[in-house]
Amino acid sequence: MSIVALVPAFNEATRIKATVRSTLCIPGIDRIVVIDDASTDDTSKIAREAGAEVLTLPRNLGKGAALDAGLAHVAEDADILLLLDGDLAETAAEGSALLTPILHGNADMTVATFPRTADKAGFGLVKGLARWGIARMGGGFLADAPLSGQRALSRDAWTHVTPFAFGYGVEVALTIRALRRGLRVVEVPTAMSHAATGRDLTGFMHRGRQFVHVLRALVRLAFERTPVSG
Ligand SMILES: Nc1nc2c(ncn2[C@@H]2O[C@H](COP(=O)(O)OP(=O)(O)OP(=O)(O)O)[C@@H](O)[C@H]2O)c(=O)[nH]1
Ligand SMILES: [Mg+2]
Repeated sequence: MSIVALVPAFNEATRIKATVRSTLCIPGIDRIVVIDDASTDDTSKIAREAGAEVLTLPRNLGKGAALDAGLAHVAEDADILLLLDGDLAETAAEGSALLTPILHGNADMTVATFPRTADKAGFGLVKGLARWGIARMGGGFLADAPLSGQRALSRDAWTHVTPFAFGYGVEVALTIRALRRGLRVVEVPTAMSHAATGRDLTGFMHRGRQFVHVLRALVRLAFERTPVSG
């Protein structure tokens, strides 16, 4: 049973070392692959020195494309896929809590929820859109953490819910496709935290981009053929 962690990271030089080290400490982890698509800082170098395999892509393609490149690299190997953001730092160690329900056969995809305070940087618009879309297209599922990128997926799950959606549309697409397939999606409370962008201009632009990506994913999913579950 091979467990492979994929870590998308764009300009995460300040946090990637702790993220990689802490991920490597998760019991059962066989590989960790950091995907850096054209960061302008030392993300790749630091990740490699910390012990990760690093895929460095020549230009920035967004989170979804970075994850697709990572998955293509590990697909043969990954019985369980663990997705962790590059900015989790030491809290990446809590990824172990995501693996337990998968290993015990109690979930097909787990999703980490964060403590309330780690999550309050924006005004909730993107999260609201994502939650609405998941409830609407995912049979009424009310996600506490619809945008959480911290997930574990069994092979059966990841083969059915990939390729990843564009940019920041990744998470809503994973959840909606999994629910449409009849897979068991289980949210797992954790004490993870990340480098959430604040209520300044950069944060506003970041969330604007996220909103557009989530909306784009929802529109595409609305036209995606729903497979018969089972
Ligand atoms: N490789 C790669 N990783 C990316 C890209 N965009 C974001 N990421 C990574 O994806 C993870 C989540 O992105 P963030 O920008 O932190 O987004 P977020 O945490 O959902 O949003 P905030 O709560 O506003 O911080 C981080 O590890 C990023 O480094 C990208 O274009 N390429
Ligand atoms: Mg973040």
